[in-house]
Amino acid sequence: MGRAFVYVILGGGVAAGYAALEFTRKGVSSGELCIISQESVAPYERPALSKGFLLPEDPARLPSFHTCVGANEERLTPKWYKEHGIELVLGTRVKSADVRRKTLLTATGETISYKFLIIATGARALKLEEFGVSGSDAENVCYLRDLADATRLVSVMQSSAGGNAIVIGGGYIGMECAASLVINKINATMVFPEAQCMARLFTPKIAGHYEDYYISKGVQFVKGTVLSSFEFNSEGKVTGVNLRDGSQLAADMVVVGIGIRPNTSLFEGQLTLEKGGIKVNGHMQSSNSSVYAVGDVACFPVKLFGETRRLEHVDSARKSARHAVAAIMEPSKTLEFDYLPFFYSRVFSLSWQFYGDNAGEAIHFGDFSGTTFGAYWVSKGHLVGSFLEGGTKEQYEALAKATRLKPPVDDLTELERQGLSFALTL
Ligand code: FAD
Ligand code: NAD
Ligand code: ISD
Repeated sequence: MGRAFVYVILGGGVAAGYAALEFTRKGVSSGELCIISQESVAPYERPALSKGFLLPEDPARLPSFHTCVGANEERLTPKWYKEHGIELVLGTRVKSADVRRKTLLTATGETISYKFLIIATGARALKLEEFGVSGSDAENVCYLRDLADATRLVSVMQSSAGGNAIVIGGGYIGMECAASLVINKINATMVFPEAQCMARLFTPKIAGHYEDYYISKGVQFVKGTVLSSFEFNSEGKVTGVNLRDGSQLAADMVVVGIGIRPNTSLFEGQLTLEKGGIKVNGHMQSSNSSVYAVGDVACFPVKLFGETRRLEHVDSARKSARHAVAAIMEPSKTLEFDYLPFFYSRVFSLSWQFYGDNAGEAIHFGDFSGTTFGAYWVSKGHLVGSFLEGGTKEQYEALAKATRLKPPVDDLTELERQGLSFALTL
């Protein structure tokens, strides 16, 4: 049993949705493109799962957040794919790939062949078991990667109303879920090994601001330690957590966000890997010229920094996907991907954006006891990164522009004094 397509997108997440829209803009014909996804729904904006989807009042539900609404573009419902002659093969896991023969084998036994393949398999959430803690399959322990996880998390929150949640991990999932738990009137305690939240990005000063804000909302922090084991009741539900520092915390539910691993396993030994992802060039093309990789799974050259990066953020998924399609459909017109890294988050009434690289020395500016503050990062005498909480559209645009320009900075004290106006007046 088999089918053949000119273009196949493997994975049906954010990058797949944005790639599909770009294919239609570049003139793909009916029947040429197929998307294969393990998920049972058409591509959607994953960021909604830790924000609008978890709200107690008027929560976001599909079809409202199908791609590509997150970038204010068309919303691609299943009807849209049908109307554009794009085959959606949903609820279907690809279990092996043969890049030499240009075929994919699905778990249902179908062989799907392609002329061009875009790998958009994203990543999976790391499990506590990978850190030596067992029992995370208990019914009140939640991870958050896809719609099924989010649906389960909502149900566990509903049955834990007024109770205690332990949030394991101080990264994006930990921060966004702790905020949602409190909004759902569940007491949240965050446990993480570092001395501060968001240690991969925030300076201690920035982290301190968010931690104080969270504490004002009732969130508690237990830092510098990790989970060592769970306590269970006779029904197998978690009732508490034991920490490596010897303390014990009662729990009605647990949310785990301890990082991800890119889904590369189908291609190990067939394509070149780097930094945990599939290595691609400036056209998002892998070591096999018919195979492209985009989104979380791709390790691509970031021209601005002169090195390769694997980014785990929605903006890079959207833009790398569009770029791969342009490179496939219009190779002679498509330049090398020239991407400015962009990350953001929204929690409670807070909202921040980050551009570039958090390398070198951080220079803070603004009012850290108020609503608008930020930081620049200066490396080798140039501005390389910028962060702003509570900015306006114009201010964020100015930061993005300034960071891309990488202007020289000779006087850090003067940069600190100028603060936002440095970017606004460049
Ligand atoms: P994904 O969107 O993860 O899609 C991968 C797809 O591939 C999935 O559908 C998966 O089921 C499928 N797949 C994998 N393996 C197979 C297989 N073998 N066969 C078939 N299908 C397969 N980033 C931000 O910048 N801002 C945010 O606010 C933000 N919020 C987030 C909130 C949550 C809860 C999560 C989990 C992530 C968030 N991110 C955010 C990160 C962002 O969503 C990801 O960077 C983005 O989804 C990556 O897109 P992708 O298409 O590469 O992977
Ligand atoms: P993360 O990498 O942001 O954070 C992982 C956290 O796990 C670390 O901060 C650390 O505190 C913790 N940790 C590591 N080892 C641990 C251990 N043994 N025990 C306890 N804690 C441990 O990853 P995440 O928060 O799981 O997010 C998953 C993915 O989703 C990431 O790719 C992230 O970029 C993405 N995401 C992004 C956003 C956003 O951009 N706004 C929002 C949600 C999710
Ligand atoms: O980028 C995003 C984001 O942060 C969301 O919550 O897309 C979604 C929504 O804007 C789409 O509903």
